[in-house]
Amino acid sequence: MEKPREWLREKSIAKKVLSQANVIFEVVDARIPLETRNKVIEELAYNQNKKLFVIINKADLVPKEFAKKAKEEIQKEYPAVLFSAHKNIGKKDLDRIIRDLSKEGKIIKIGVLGYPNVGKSSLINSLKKRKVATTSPKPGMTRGEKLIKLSKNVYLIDTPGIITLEFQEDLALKGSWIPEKLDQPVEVALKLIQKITDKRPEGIKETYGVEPEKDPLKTLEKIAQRLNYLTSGGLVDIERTAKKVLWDWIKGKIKAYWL
Ligand SMILES: Nc1nc2c(ncn2[C@@H]2O[C@H](COP(=O)(O)OP(=O)(O)OP(=O)(O)O)[C@@H](O)[C@H]2O)c(=O)[nH]1
Ligand SMILES: [Mg+2]
Repeated sequence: MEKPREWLREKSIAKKVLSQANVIFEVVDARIPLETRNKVIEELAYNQNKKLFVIINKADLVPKEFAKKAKEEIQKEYPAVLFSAHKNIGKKDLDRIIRDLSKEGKIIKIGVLGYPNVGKSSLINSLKKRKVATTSPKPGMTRGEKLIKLSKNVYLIDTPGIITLEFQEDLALKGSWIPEKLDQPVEVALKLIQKITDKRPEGIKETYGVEPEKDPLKTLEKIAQRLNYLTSGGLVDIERTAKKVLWDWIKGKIKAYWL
């Protein structure tokens, strides 16, 4: 497969930020904590001998038990922290880590890296206790990198989401790709529905008030009917419904999670 230009640009940003930073915070989405671990970032950190912490953000979207399991799993390889940029989860732990890192008084630059939309900019705002970085449910919000001063000798570097050499649809399943930019939104939504049906079918029921079917297309049709998404001919509008489901997933409205 030919390397997309976009990807090469992102990788060069990751490389640059990694070489500037002394420490890396790799941000992952607590709902899919293993799938949002980013190989490119971990490899670059390893090659450049930078200390890496995994910040499991959006912990407010998963049950405590699940979050604990995710943390244990990741801690087999990296120190990990459960965090929420929206609720009060993990603030103290992260503050303590930053304090320890900055103890020697040297300038510390923390590169905040991860897939698009995992909450890198939100995490920075939460640590800074005010809005210094732009956030959005739309993946790909942050464009260039941005240095933010946190305290006397600690800086955070906000970065655009780093995508690896993956298919659009895999990125979309991670919540890292805008549904409107997909060639086949229906295919991707079906995959997502299948996954949720396997892992936590209640998520469909709770969000849309319909029982999931074995065949994800039937489930999608039921959701379309429930939402009353119809075409002018009175048929269910599958494409519109597919995009809506993908957006709901991106926005954390569907309660489902897996390792
Ligand atoms: N529920 C919940 N939502 C969060 C949390 N952190 C971020 N979000 C939401 O996730 C979306 C993405 O947040 P951003 O901070 O813009 O994510 P980002 O990683 O900087 O995204 P890019 O700049 O596009 O790479 C926004 O809608 C945030 O409100 C969290 O801890 N919990
Ligand atoms: Mg951002």
